[in-house]
Order: sequence, then C-alpha cells, then structure tokens
Amino acid sequence: MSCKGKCSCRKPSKKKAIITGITGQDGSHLADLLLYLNYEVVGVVRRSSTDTTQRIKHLLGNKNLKLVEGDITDYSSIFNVLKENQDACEFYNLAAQSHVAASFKNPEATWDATCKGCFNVLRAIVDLDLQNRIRFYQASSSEMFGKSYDEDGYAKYQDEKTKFLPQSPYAIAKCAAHEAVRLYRDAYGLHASAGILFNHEGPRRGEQFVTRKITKWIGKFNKFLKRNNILPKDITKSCLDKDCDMIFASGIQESFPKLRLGNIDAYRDWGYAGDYVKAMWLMLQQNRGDDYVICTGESHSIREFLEEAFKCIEISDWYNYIIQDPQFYRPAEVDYLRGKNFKAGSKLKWKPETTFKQLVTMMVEHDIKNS
Ligand code: NAP
Ligand code: F7E
Repeated sequence: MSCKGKCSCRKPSKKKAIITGITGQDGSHLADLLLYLNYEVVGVVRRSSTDTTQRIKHLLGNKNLKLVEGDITDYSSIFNVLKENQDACEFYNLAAQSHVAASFKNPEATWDATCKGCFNVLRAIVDLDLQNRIRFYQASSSEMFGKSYDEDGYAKYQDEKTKFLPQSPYAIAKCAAHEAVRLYRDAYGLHASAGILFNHEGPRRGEQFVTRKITKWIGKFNKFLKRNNILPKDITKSCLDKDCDMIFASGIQESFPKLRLGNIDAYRDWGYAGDYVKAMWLMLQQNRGDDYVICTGESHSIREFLEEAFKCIEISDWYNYIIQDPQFYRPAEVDYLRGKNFKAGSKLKWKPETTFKQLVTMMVEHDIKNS
C-alpha cells in the first residue's frame, strides 16, 4: 500500500479522503470503510431544509469524520472544499443525480450534477495544482454500455473494452464524465480512476430503485399480514386477478395495494454495495489510475429478483401481487447487463463476496425488521 508520489498524506500521519455523495448509499458504505481504515474523512453535503444524513447517522459522532457544505454543481464550493483540505490524498466523486428514470424528466439537472460536477472537481484539482498530490475516483456506471455488449461464444457481457451506447440522459452524462477523467489523466498526469460499477444494492439503497422498492413493499406487506393475523393462503383469490389493484383477505376490512412496477423483463448484474466500495478504495491504492469494471458476472431479471424476494415470505405466485404500470416504463430501456470482472480480479485482487440470494435475503430481512 506504499505510495511513491509526492502526496503529503504518505507521511506517517492519518490519510485524509474527501467524499462527495457521502449521504448516498455508496458514500455511506465508503465512509464506513475509510474510517475503519483509520482515514480522516471529509464528507461534502449539500444544503437541505431536511436532514439527509440518515445513512451516516451511526458515524456522526466520529472524530475522524467532518461534514462540510458544498454543491457539486457549484465550482466555487468545490474549489473551497479542496483549498481547505489540500492535505487530502484521495478524492471520491460519488455525487450525482443517480436515478435513470428521473434523468429523462430532468436532463439538465442530471447533466449538471452528473457531468459538470465531475468537471468541477477535476478543474479545481488542477487550478489548485494538486494533480500530483491527490488521487481521484469517479463513479462511472454500467449504464454507459446501454444496449451495447460483446459475446464470448455462449453469452453476452460487458467489460472495459465494450463500447458505450448510452440509453438515458443519466448515462450520457456519465459517459462524458468518464471521458473527462481519461482526459485529465492523460493531459495532467492525474492519478484518476473510473470504476464502471454495475448495479449494487443493499439495505441502504434508495427506495425508488427497483430492488429496494420491491423489498420495502414486501416489508410493509408482511406487516399487513401479521397485523391482521392472516397467512398468504387466506388472500381472497378474486383479488389476485390482474385487473384488481388491491389485496383483500376474507373477514378482514383492511386492504393492501399491489406492488406497481414497470418493465420486469430487464436483466441486471446485481451486487452488494458493501463489497463494491472496497474496489473503489483498491483502485486508488494502485500505482497508476485506470478504469475497472466492477460486477458479479451474473445477470438476473427483475422477475428472478421478485421470485427470490417473495420466497422470503413464502409466496411463490408473486406475479399475482404486482401490477405493471406504464408510468414506470422508460422511454428507452437497458435490457441486459452482465459484467466481466477479470481485470478487477487480476489487478485489484477484488472479487464480490455476496451472492444474489444473500443480497435479496439481506434486503428483505432488513425491510421486514424495519417496517
Ligand atoms: P445515491 O444514493 O443516489 O447518492 C447520490 C449522492 O449524491 C447523495 O449523497 C446526494 O446527496 C449527492 N448529490 C446529488 N446531487 C448533488 C449535488 N448537486 N451536490 C452535492 N451532492 C449531491 O447514489 P449511490 O447509489 O450511492 O451511487 C453513488 C454514485 O455511483 C453515483 O454517482 C451513481 O451515479 C454511481 N453509480 C451507482 C451505481 C449503483 O448501482 N448504486 C452503479 C454505478 C454507478 P443528497 O443526499 O443531498 O441527495
Ligand atoms: O432499474 C426496471 C427498470 O432504477 C433497474 C442506478 O443506480 O444502476 C441503477 O440504474 C431496472 C430497469 O436501476 C421499476 O426499467 C421496473 O430496467 O433499479 P433501477 P438502473 O436503472 O439499472 C445503474 C448501474 C446506475 O448507475 C444508476 O445510478 O428495473 N424497473 N420497474 C423499475 N425501476 C424502477 N426504478 N422502478 C420501477 O418501478
């Protein structure tokens, strides 16, 4: 783990890292990891009238964590954060408008946070002449592949060599930011890495992403069953008709709305966020910056996720509990993602530690416990 650069953090004193997006799913897991590794962590948090620190609540008293106000879309606030923390040796840029469906409705705001934000950090690093002292991580995404894939004879996959064919304003912004990282690496010699992360989830996942939307619903539905002392077999069969959008049980007044989803035929390579932040850190411990695909190598459809999740509450006919609602379909879809993590395995010695079944079970159990 020794660094041969001129970085001031390579002195025996604590390493300092800056994280944008620390209040998000990944930022919170990364903060856990870096604090565990004895880093000083500076988390950039944008001003909000409501509390956004729920995911890092357990860290708020930690003397090695400092939260500073800053908006990634505002160059001066990012410049000031860097200026005041010039002894930081690692910068993790995780802030973004990360919801793909929302990016179709708000392409400009998505562009500002997801692409311009990355440029703001890169530019501030160079303006402060920190390019030889700080290492930079960019949260790139498998969404950049969009409809593109390669084939290895029997199956489709994406890796570092697969071309990008983005299918949303979000993915276009990520592609541009990804190119900016390459440019600053080549033009300024910045130690900059982009992790092309495939979908990663967990109990801290935002509730509007499909996995968490499903497990949250199951948590609440399970509570409804328990509250009314009913078993899945007591559900009224007629309400399981696909035109009925509520769930009833005989002798029970209360009803429960079915789970409304969009396209359940898409495939994703889903991993656990806690595993993936380790790969981010490992990228910045290498001798040079590079791009890495981070994934499990397995692809599952949303149908399969539903099947596995409903199994946790002993329901096998999950399709009777959902409604496919046009409002959750996207103008363009990414149908199939399955990454190949060969480079991450050989260079970073990284591999995923959580199976698909473990991930689904972890999320459902969390949401049952907390509903
Ligand atoms: P997330 O939960 O949506 O978190 C996004 C974070 O960005 C939040 O902390 C949010 O702050 C912050 N943010 C948004 N706009 C900002 C602004 N203008 N200024 C400062 N902060 C701002 O996303 P995530 O799942 O942790 O993902 C982290 C990063 O990885 C994102 O860049 C995402 O696009 C990328 N990524 C995610 C996945 C995945 O599967 N999770 C896969 C590939 C890439 P608030 O709390 O104030 O909203
Ligand atoms: O959708 C389908 C939807 O929103 C997954 C972000 O972290 O990963 C994430 O992007 C699939 C899509 O994730 C609903 O159409 C069906 O095919 O959970 P998602 P995403 O779009 O893959 C990538 C790697 C990122 O970088 C992003 O930041 O599920 N789907 N029904 C639905 N999706 C949602 N959200 N809600 C539904 O009701």
